[in-house]
Amino acid sequence: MSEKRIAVVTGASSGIGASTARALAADGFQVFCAARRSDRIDSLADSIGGTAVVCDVTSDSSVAELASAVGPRLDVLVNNAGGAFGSDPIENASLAYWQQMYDVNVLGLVRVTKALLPALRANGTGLIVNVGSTAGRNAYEGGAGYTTAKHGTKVITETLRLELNGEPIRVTEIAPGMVHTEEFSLTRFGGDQAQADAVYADVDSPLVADDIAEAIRWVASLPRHVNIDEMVVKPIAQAAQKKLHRGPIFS
Ligand code: 8X3
Repeated sequence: MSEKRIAVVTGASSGIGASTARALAADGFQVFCAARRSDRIDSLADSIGGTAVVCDVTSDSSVAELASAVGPRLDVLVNNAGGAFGSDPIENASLAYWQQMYDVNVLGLVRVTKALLPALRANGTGLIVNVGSTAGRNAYEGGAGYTTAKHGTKVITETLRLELNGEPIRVTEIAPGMVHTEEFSLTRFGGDQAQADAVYADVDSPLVADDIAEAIRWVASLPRHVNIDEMVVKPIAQAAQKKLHRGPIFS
């Protein structure tokens, strides 16, 4: 009997990360669910037969513990941990928020990738999926801390693909547009539920976390020679970053 393929998903405690862990487990992967909140990843891991690993991607020692929990081989790494904090224009920017966004979306991704690349390499074939954003392709008012960080995610993905060329490791960026998750906008607006709800108001069917998880699952299911460089996924109501139709689309 062949061994199960192994996947690591960071930021697995909610939203896209939790959905991706479920989708990969349903496809037969042994999934390491990595995130800071142990109660959430414990119950997720229990429900999918996976392994919970408490991990803060901004900490060297925590990421080293993740690598040691994963062990010598790894098939798929999903760098999903990330987030937006604040929505102020640059002239009022909170540098603490900017630092936080750079730490998690950029340095965290690099830290985890460095730590797990040896296991992907040792496996013989590997896949790295970085969860970026349409914010990594556009600028918008009040978004510069996040758009800067997500442009970083995009460029890291492109650079990794160049640097790993010739090795059997695929590198993909999934760039979602508007995804309605329980936490993304709530976190960005410091827990202000009304502000968070306004983001999605009257948008007919924003994406949900499962839509992005399905894209990641599909990328991971492809033959080992097929590299999806990048995939931009938006709801039908979002023609461009800030070109959103608010009102019914589906009758
Ligand atoms: C897209 C999030 O707020 O930049 O992932 O549109 S946002």
